[in-house]
Amino acid sequence: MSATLAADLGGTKTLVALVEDGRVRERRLLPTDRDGGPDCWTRRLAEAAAAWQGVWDRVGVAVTGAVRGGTWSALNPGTLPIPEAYPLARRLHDLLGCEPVLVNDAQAAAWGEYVAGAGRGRDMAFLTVSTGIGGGLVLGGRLVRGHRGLGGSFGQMPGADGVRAEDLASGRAIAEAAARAGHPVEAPAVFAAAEAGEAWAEAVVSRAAVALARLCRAVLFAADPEVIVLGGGVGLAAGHLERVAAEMESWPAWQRPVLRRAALGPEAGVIGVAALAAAAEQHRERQG
Ligand code: ADP
Ligand code: BMX
Repeated sequence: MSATLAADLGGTKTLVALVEDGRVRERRLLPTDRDGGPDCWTRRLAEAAAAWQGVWDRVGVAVTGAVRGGTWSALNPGTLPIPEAYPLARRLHDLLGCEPVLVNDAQAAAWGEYVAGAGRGRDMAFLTVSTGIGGGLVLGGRLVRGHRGLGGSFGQMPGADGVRAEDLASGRAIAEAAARAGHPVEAPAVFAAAEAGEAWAEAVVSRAAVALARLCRAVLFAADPEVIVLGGGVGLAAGHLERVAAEMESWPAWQRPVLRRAALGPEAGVIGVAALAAAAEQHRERQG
């Protein structure tokens, strides 16, 4: 049985894992130091994987941001301040000694939920409500990467008043709204305050849920998937999916998307990128 070194580098955390036969066998979770820069983020990823040297046969790395032609750029530097066209493939090759498969983090998680999670075998859209909001689309059994790797980047779509959807409903947006309300706390504390009945927090979380419901509606009209799978730290927060679903209750039933929680939780990205890396290797072998 062969193993894949799989990583999911996000705006808040970096998960590094050994994936075998579609399952996480070992994992290391580390914070993404926002001020560190890409050389630091990639070095820490390689350091976390050092103990598994010689165990894995291939590498797959899922990253927040846009990946194309081996380079890495930010769509929203607020999520992670990635410089334009950072040479990610070359950097990871230097650190790990092999050519990694690279993909956007939400596209990877979408594939993970398609092959082994809540969207198994179905036409599906994935929304990760995280530091930012990312997305992925699997139609007809194929991951929609797009002409320039932007397929499924639903968080970049304009929401109310033309404001980018992720700037209305992401973890960062929730924290910023809380700060404006006089409570400079991160999203988990906002959800806890809402749960404790604090009106300011319920207002912040409810506004984010309304914006997310509207984003789901845009996804429905854009791609009409069988199911929308919701993941990410905010997407999986207790009660959030239910708030979004309640917002949809007033819509005509046939225009209401089916919402499902991501079955793989925070491991969707590493499981997805490991599956993509194994498939790419099989394709290369078939090509001879
Ligand atoms: P990443 O963005 O690095 O992929 P996550 O998917 O965990 O990581 O998303 C991080 C965002 O989710 C942060 O804004 C964080 O405050 C928020 N978050 C994490 N856990 C929770 C939770 N249990 N409830 C609400 N928000 C959460
Ligand atoms: C942003 C964008 C997407 C990403 C999404 C979730 C950047 C750096 N990232 O919209 O590519 O999928 O955030 O990212 O522009 P996460 O780090 O919150 O998981």
